[in-house]
Amino acid sequence: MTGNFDLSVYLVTDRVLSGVRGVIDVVEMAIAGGATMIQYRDPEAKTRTLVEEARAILAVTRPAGVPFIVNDRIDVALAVGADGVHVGQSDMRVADVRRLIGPKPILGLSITSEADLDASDFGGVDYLGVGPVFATSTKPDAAPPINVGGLEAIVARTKIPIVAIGGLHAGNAADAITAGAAGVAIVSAICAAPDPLAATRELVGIVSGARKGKAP
Ligand code: TZP
Ligand code: MG
Repeated sequence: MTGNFDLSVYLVTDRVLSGVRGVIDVVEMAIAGGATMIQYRDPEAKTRTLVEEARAILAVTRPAGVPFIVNDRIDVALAVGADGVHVGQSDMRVADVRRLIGPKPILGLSITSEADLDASDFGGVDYLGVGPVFATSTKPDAAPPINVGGLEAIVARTKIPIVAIGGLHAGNAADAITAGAAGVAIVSAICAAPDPLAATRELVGIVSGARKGKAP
């Protein structure tokens, strides 16, 4: 993997929810607010758009030292020199992803249940995205929510760092950290916020506060 990474407040982009501001502006605001990872996710976009936009986002994340991860599209990640790739259960298998990207880039894998823990090969995986924790309308084909109890159960069964995802916002992000997640992955609570910078800053404060509250 590429150096250390910090899952604390992990923005996952959404073109529609970013509205007229556009994804690149939202990424800039989130980074200014303290976002620690950026994932570019756009299952609908054409390949050329993906490459061009990914390159533009990387021009923002790289100088800021914030890792830039591409969802699913290994080819796009390789084309722009992204810091990593995130894949789901029906995407390319992680062993094949690792073969393509080499040893350094960050590799994330989504799991939606304890059953996925049993069924997956985690060789070469740097972190797990776990969820949806809560109901979300952002991903129409998302699995059923696992709730905080489901997140805790998965945390208890693996040493791989976990970023919680799905329905997370300022009102419940602390619960994910208390359950043992290393961070929260957020789409709508940043992309659709009236002020993405302020929304990110608030989440950063909540995550660090929840961690302190957890410390023995
Ligand atoms: N994967 C599982 S839930 C989800 C993704 C991409 C969407 C999360 O979006 P939101 O708006 O943070 O609930
Ligand atoms: Mg996917």
